[in-house]
Amino acid sequence: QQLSIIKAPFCGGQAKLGVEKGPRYLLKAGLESDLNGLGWNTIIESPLDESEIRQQMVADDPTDKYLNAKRPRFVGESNEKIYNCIKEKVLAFDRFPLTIGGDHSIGMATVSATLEKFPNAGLLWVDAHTDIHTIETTDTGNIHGCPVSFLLGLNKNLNGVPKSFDWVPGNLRPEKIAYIGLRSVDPAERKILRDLGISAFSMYHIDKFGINKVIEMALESIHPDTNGDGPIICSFDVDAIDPLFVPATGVPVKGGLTLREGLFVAERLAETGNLVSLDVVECNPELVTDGKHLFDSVEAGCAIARCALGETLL
Ligand code: DIR
Ligand code: MN
Ligand code: MN
Ligand code: MN
Repeated sequence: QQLSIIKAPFCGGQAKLGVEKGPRYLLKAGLESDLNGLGWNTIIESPLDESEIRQQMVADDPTDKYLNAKRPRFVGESNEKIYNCIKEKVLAFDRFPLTIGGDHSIGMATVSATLEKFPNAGLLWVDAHTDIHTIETTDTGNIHGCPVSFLLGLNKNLNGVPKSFDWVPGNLRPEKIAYIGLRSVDPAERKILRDLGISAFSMYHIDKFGINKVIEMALESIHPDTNGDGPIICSFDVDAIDPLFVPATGVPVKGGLTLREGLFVAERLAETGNLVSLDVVECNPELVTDGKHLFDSVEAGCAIARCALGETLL
């Protein structure tokens, strides 16, 4: 089995420096050799340079704004590089794309690229947040809260949207998305979810039905004609897991998945044999107050990837 680890050291989709270090820390923790141990042949791709990204973030170009949205050029242009890399260097060679972030704006690149190869794929967005603001509705202006709206093409009809997003196909149908782990949904996002009838399983549903049933319902909703059987793209924001287990992330929200529930999602996806792309994003090694926080957060990110890619307990 051939797999490419795409390093996506991007931080421009949100305000906190350090999330660009995520890929390097996950690799330093042994992610590549762990995957080799699971039988994957690996190549590492680096479409972005971590220190250049950090410099550009620090330099903070004040002209890079659209309405309230921050750094649309930086976000759009960086993501286009990730998108082209995954299409041309990974999927074109039938390699599995594992993209490690970086902030979640990169989901617009990874999912767009994979959908071109697997147009029927459903998207499982595992996150505390819905990340479905348009660049007009975002109140924080952080585009990591917007990638799903780009995938759906919701920004296409807006006037004066920066050309830096022209490459985004934006043709994902709302029926093909399911969320797991939600507990922070802004009012404008809730309206989009309702208007488009998007399947969303919050922490309430996980408590009510249990994580196994929730995954089953999510898969059935993205592949209704085949009882849940069909290609799956998973974009996993580590903040879906409770900050007790993953403290080193930019926008932690209490009341999340236990570490085991998070890893069960990953294990269950591996078990389907249908996973065609995985992102693990939003681990920020700078947001820690002690070494144990750092270790726990990085190890959780690695464990999500390992479990989704075949590691089992027995
Ligand atoms: C909030 C937080 N909804 C925003 N979003 C995310 O900034 O739009 N945090 N994605 O990780
Ligand atoms: Mn390890
Ligand atoms: Mn997210
Ligand atoms: Mn999130």
